This record gives sequence, C-alpha cells and structure tokens, in this order.
Amino acid sequence: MTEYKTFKADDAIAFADGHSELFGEHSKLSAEEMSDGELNQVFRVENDKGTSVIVKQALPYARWAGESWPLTTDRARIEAEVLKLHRRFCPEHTVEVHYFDPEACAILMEDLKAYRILRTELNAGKKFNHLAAQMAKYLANTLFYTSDFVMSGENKKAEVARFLNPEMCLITEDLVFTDPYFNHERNNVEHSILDKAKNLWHDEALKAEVAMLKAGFLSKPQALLHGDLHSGSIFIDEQSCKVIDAEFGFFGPVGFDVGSLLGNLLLNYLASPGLHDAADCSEQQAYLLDQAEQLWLQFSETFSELMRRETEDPMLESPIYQQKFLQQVFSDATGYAGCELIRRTVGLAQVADIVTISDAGKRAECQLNVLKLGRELIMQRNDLSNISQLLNLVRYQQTD
Ligand code: SR1
Ligand code: MG
Repeated sequence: MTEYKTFKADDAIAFADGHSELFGEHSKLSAEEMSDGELNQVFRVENDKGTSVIVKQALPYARWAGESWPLTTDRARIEAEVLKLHRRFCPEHTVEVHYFDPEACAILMEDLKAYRILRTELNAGKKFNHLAAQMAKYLANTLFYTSDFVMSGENKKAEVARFLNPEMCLITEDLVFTDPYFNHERNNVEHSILDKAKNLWHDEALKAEVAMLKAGFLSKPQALLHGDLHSGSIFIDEQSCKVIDAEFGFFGPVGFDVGSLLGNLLLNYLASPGLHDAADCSEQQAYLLDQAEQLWLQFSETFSELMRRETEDPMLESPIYQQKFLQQVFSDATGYAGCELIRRTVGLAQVADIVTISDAGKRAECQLNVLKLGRELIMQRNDLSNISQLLNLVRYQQTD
C-alpha cells in the first residue's frame, strides 16, 4: 500500500506516465501546476507533441484556506466515481476519468485544453447557443438514470451509502443554507449592502422557507447529484460543453443541480449591467433568459420522456405522479436558484460575475438586485407554475 504524499510536479508526471498509455517517453514530459479554485491541486502533464492529461489531487485540507480547514481526501473518490457514473449516462457532456488512485487520492483525467470555463466566458459577454440544450441533456440523463424511476430499491440504497459524502455536504449545508441567514464570521458582506444583509438575518419568513429547502437537501436522496453545478464547473467551446469537478456529489434532490445552474445564469443576468455597456448588456441578458428558459423546457421534456418510456417501478409509472414529481422539481429548482443567488452575494464563496464589477456603485446595485431576486424566488417558488412566470419575475425585478 502506497502512502499518501502531496504531489510535486515530478510526482504528477510519474503518476500520469504510470497510468496512461498516452506517453511512453517519461523524459519528454513536463508538468505545469494550474490553479483549481478553492480545494485541490491540479497539474497539466504534457509531452513534447502537445498531448496532455490532467492530474488532480485532493489535499487533506481546503487549498485556499490552508491546513486550518481540514477536509476529507475521500472527495477524490466521490469525484472520480460520480464522473464515471455520469459519463455512463451522458458521455458527451461529462469529462472522462482515465484512472483513480485511492491511496494518492489522485485522478488522471481528460485535459479539456481547448475549452474555457463557462463563467469566464459569460463574464466576457460570450454566447453559446448549445449551452442550454446540452446541459439539459446532461441533467435529465444523469438525474433520471440514478433515480428510483430505474434503480431497484436495494441497489439505490447501496449507492446512496457509497456516495454519502458527509463532509462535503456539510460545506453546502453551512455555506448555502445557514451562514447567509446569520451574522456568521465566514460571511463576506460589502459595507454598501450591509443593511440589506442584516435584513436577511431577521427575515423569519425567508428563513423558514430556506429551512424547508435545507431540509430537502438533507433528506431527499432522489438522484446522484453533481452537487456543485455552477458555471465554474462547466467547460465550454464553440460546439460542446463538459461538466467537471463533481467532488460535492451525493444523492440529493433533483432540483438542486437544476437550480444551481439556473441560479448561475440568473446571477450572470443580474451582473450584466455592471459587466457590459448598455447595448451589450441587453443582448447578453436576452441570451441568458433564453438559455434559462431552454434549460428548463428541454430538461423537463427529456426527463418526462424518460419517465414515460423507461420507468421500471410500476407504481412510479403513474402519469399523475410523474407530472407532480416534475412540478416539485421545478419548485425546488426555483428555490435552490434563489439560495445560490443569496449565498454568492453575502456568503463566503463569491463569484467573479459580481466581484469583478469594478465600479463600486454598480456592484452594489447588482448585489441588491441579486439579493432581491433570490428572496423572491425562494418565497414564490410554490406559486410559480412554469418557467415563463419565473422569467417574468426576473424581468419585473430588474425594472422595479
Ligand atoms: C470552501 S469551498 C467553497 C465553495 O466552492 C465550491 O465550488 C462550492 O460551491 C463551495 O460551496
Ligand atoms: Mg469546484
């Protein structure tokens, strides 16, 4: 049994060379350390012909915080296994894992070198018409094929146990569903919006609804989620997009993954006035609302079709049940999108959409709009019957 050690560039090279057929001549390999946001260390290992792979290693702590924030290295196993399973159900839009080493807590995976991070592209005003359709396909297939509609009770329970992921879930439980609603030291509130943040801490009606959403996250193992499907977890190019970074995966409510992505599109919509001039902003906003609409419409159409065609459990074949199930997913997704908006504005982990708005006044205005829409989505989620009503709420909020 190999002992865990933190990889240096040479270790990443040896790991890549030892576990792939791609290279051959070790001496011609080089490794470049790449930043991976908050948690892990990542190397690109490349040969002299430009062929490359990614080595991603989980450190026993959160990289950005250092050793003061210990974190399970089991997240590497979760990530590798979720990606493998999701790739089985949606190979076109899931990054390929070549090899996973449980001792080194390291994953060897496809290098999406020609792709860019979706968040960066959206912030630059780029538009990709394939985004919604492809992500709808990813969501519908990965969530349906890991749900009770097709899995036997016995297998599903074994899979729920295999993907429990308590430490990573706790991060979401705290950062998304708790901290923003209290004066918590982990929060990150700009002075200009402090009054509005304080309102959140005393908004008992809102807190009760967020508690309902948190309870769903804690106790509704409907399908194997990605668990952190924001626009930094999606790579995109002119033809295709691929999902990465599944270390927060676990069996949870279907609406959580859908709502996370929807929330990130809406967040970018509300940040647009701070990121672009008026003409570019209105084009970008029209694009984002169209993608948000298509995401839900195509997700729900594909998920419905899969329920109709592929459901194994005879009780779950009921069309009335299936219709109610999807309506509940819509309501959950709306609420989780609202939670995503709020946590990215006052919580610990903020996003470039907002923080890169250089004009402080515009940034504060965008943040206030985000908080306001977040609250409305959470409070009105059970009254909105369809995506058109949700998008009207977004448009109305903007002009309010
Ligand atoms: C400490 S991790 C902070 C956040 O980054 C991840 O992408 C998740 O969204 C998490 O909540
Ligand atoms: Mg991540």
